[in-house]
Amino acid sequence: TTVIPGRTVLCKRKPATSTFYQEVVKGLSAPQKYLDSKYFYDAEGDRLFQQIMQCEEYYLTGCEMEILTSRSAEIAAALAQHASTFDVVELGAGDATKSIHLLRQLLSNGTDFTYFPIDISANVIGQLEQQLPVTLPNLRMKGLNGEYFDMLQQANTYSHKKKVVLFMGANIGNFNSTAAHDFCVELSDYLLPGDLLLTGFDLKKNPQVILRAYNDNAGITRAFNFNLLTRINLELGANFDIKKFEHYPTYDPGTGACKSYLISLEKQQVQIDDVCINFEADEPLYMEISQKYSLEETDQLALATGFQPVARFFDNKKWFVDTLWKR
Ligand code: AVJ
Repeated sequence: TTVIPGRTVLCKRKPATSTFYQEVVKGLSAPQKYLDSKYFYDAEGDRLFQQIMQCEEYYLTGCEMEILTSRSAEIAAALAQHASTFDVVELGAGDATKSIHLLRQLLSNGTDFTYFPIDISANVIGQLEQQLPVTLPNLRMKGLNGEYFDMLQQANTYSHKKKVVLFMGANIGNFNSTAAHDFCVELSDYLLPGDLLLTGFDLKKNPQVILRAYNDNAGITRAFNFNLLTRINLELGANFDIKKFEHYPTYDPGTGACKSYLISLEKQQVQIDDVCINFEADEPLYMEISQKYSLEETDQLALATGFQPVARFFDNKKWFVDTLWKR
């Protein structure tokens, strides 16, 4: 065990065996270099993302929070209208600070359900299992730690009721259009006719507003991107020099693709284990997409992947939408 000030890291002898290592090397060996944004979320990444959600520029969290605090009664009514009994499964539950409002509403309506929060972070699920029963003593819950579809499968073995799946926080934005389509198709394979899906989409809006949300003044989003390089250094023994990269956030109002890159400031080599990666000066490393949607595009996505759009819930500015789809 190597202890680096502020961070404890287990340096594995054979990083070559981990999926993390394989995916990183694959992305950095591609003609257009990329890293998968799902790897942003180590302990430090979780902390930085919490800070992003507090940023004045990052409007998404506030908008969806407004939807959940002010429209939970309507959402619960819509769920009841479309499903008589159900269990609730949440993909990427995190700390459940938004969904808790809906859960509370369902409990106060006397809805009989079990809540299955799914998260890739064991840490997050552990905390949730400690905290939620304190806040909502009447809640029946079972936390599931793992990949979305594996855990959805598990939830299906615990529960034979109709499912209401929550996929909030605009997490779907981290897929490009093709990947979002494939994800919804696969999700629908794990569901049964009549199951419901509540998804959070960040909507297309003034491009400056969007770009600012991914380029905050305090530089937290920049740090969030750089943290993945640091994580690769710490966990995979790489030697990225983050001073030799620059954060480059972009938004294309035509396609709704908000992408962030790290740009290599000079010709350089980076060593990861026994692999050597060459960067040209000004070469981009693609870090993340946060796709923005129009309402029509959310409907098209539903219809193309075996769902029927049944309701929409907005914040007052209509910057964000939680869509309810029926399988
Ligand atoms: C957690 C995927 C919704 O894309 O807006 C925030 C992640 N990245 N700032 C997003 C993120 C940079 C966030 N999601």
